Amino acid sequence: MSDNELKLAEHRETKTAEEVKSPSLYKVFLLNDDYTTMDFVVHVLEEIFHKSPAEAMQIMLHVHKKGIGVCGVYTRDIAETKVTSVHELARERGFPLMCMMEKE
Ligand code: TYC
Repeated sequence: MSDNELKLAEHRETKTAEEVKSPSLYKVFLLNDDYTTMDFVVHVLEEIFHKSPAEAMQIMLHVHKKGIGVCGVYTRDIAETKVTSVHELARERGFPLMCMMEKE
């Protein structure tokens, strides 16, 4: 069903399964690398994922040690925008930082 059909369907009394379902959620991950600075990753977590300084530091260290970590869970459009924003900001600053999303 298209976005337009879903909007029209809001005015109907009887909803189909799709109309009452909550949207799918996506986990957004940061990946470790050897070149991006820890300060920049903390900055990304604060600015793009709205984490507190302490939480941003915890997530960054988790990714640094384990190789990957979750930054947040969002609907598809928001998750896609976060991934793009991370890549744009990282490339602007010359870092190879990688971000990805996966359906929950
Ligand atoms: N491993 C990087 C370093 O030692 C830091 C880093 C952490 C990079 C998390 C990416 O997603 C990342 N400078």
